Amino acid sequence: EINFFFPKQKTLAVIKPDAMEEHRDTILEEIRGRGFSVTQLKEAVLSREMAEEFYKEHKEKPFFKQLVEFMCRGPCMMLVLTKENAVEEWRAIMGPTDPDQAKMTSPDSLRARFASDMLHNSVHGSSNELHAEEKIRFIFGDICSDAELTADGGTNT
Ligand code: RTP
Ligand code: MG
Repeated sequence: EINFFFPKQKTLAVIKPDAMEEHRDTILEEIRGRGFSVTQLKEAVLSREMAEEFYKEHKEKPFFKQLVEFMCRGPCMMLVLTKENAVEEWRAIMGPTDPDQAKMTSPDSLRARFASDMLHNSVHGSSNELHAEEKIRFIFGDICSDAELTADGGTNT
């Protein structure tokens, strides 16, 4: 068996409002079953301003207004996932943005199973490590730095 080495990495995952009522628990089980540590967790209704800031990279896109409205229509669950290669792995578990494509190329993915369309697609995941760091700081602040976390996610203090 070949073992590839990946350093521990963090990503930000969000369960979007469309998936919170029916699929939240299934998604949380899947996250744990795939070996991610949930090192921070928060449920909240995003304000319009927060949703705009969160997706600021898309502010010129035609779907931006709809996206912001959708993201603050109800509670989201925001999670910091820690694992080797977490960014890429979580994106793979989510599947492609468009659920029709997801059903074709990755039928086991969360979006293939739970998304209803390109906008209402159930989950978010950071697209790279820099974005992950920025969005984690935006959502959770810098109160809990790496140095304060032990390997099992507990605090030293
Ligand atoms: P996300 O950022 O939420 O993880 O999704 P993503 O990388 O797969 O897709 P991205 O291109 O970053 O788009 C962000 C979110 O905007 C909504 N969207 N709607 N109607 C449309 O054509 C459209 N395109 C994108 C989706 O909610 C998408 O996840
Ligand atoms: Mg994205």
